[in-house]
This record gives sequence, C-alpha cells and structure tokens, in this order.
Amino acid sequence: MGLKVYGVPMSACTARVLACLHEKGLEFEFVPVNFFGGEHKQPPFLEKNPFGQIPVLEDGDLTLFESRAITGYIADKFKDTGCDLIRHGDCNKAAVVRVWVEVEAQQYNPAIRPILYQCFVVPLIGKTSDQKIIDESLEKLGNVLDVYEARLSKTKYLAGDHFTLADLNHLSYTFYFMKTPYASLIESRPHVKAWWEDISSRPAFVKVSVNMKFEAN
Ligand code: GS8
Repeated sequence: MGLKVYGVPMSACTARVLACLHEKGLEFEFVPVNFFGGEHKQPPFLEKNPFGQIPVLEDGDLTLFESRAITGYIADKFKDTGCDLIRHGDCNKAAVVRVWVEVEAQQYNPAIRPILYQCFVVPLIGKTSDQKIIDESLEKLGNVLDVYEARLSKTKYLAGDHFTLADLNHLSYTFYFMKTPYASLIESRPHVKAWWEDISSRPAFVKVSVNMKFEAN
C-alpha cells in the first residue's frame, strides 16, 4: 500500500503536497477528485476529511488532511530521502524551520489567500471581486514581505542557507499571486524576488506548476 493523494492539480493546497512528494522523489498515486461535481462534499470523501476539503493523503491505514500537516509528515517520515526539509540533524535548526513554517501559515497565508480568492475564485463563480478586500490584504501582505525582505537579505532561504519546508509551503500560493496584477509586491523587493526565482525554478515545483492552470481576472 503506497502513498495516495486525493485532490485536483490546479488546487494550490494539492500542489503544496505534490511539490513536497516530488521534492522527495517519492512514488505516489494521484486520485483526481471531481471537485466541480462536489465529490469532496459526499460521504465517501467526508470519511477521509470531515471538513470536505482537498487535499487528502493516505499512507496505508493513515489518512491525513490539511496540506501543511501532510507536507510536515512527508518531511518527517522520509527525512533520509532527497533533501532534508526540516534539518532533522540539528534541533536548533529544525526549530527555526518550524518557526518559518508557522510564519507562512499564520502571517503570509491570511494575507495572500483573500487576494487569490478575489482574483481567481470570485470571477469563476460569476461574481465581482471586492477591491476593498484586495487592497486591505495587499497592505497586510506588503508588511509581511517587508519582514521577508529583511530576513532574506541575511539568509538565502527563510530558515537559513538551505531550502526547507518553510520555503516549500510558500510555493503554490505565490505561484498564483505572480499571475495577478499585484506581482510587483514580490518583484519590487530584490531579496524576495531572488528567493522566489530560486525556489520556483526547482525541478520538483516546475513539474507541479505546469498543471496549475487558474487564470486571474
Ligand atoms: C485548506 C484546503 C482548501 O482550502 C489545507 O489543506 O491546507 N487548510 C486547508 N482546499 C480547497 C481547495 S483549494 O486548495 C477546498 O477543498 N475547498 C472546498 C471547501 O472549502 O469547501
């Protein structure tokens, strides 16, 4: 019984998990969910994730949801395969990785997610984007990116001089953000821009991003 991912390739949270699996060079089965048909809200899928969201990972008898918990699990379980995404050999370095994993989840994600929702999802369901939400979120995101700019002027990656789970967890939302009219928030900060160009060109993510096909309105 191998690894199974349930999701949709264009979904950013699914892409986060796929990027991690490819980074580790792991074999897995991808099980497409009929998202637009509402399969994730039906009982068989709700047994895997009672919140009715993709992605889900199955590893034998273990079923996991929440993409960041899944990437953390993959990084822990397969720590000796591919690059060590949590710096397991050094407790202090691992703690710094976990700090920046939390920064992505607690600071970056709440700022960037509403912008992506307004630019990609709202037009898809035939509604008009709310520019006030976008503007407020852009301001929040700019403040977070100022911290990143200062950090990345000292270290190549967020948790130090090695690519880690902290960087990986940023990939899929930032990929879609760069397709919005607001990409200058990244491009105008030289260290953030260099970091983005570096992490987004990693072969594992390139493999995933070719299937991320949402278009911004
Ligand atoms: C969010 C998953 C999510 O929003 C995670 O896995 O990181 N915190 C969770 N999934 C969306 C698809 S976009 O990637 C989803 O399933 N939405 C349907 C819904 O919320 O009803």
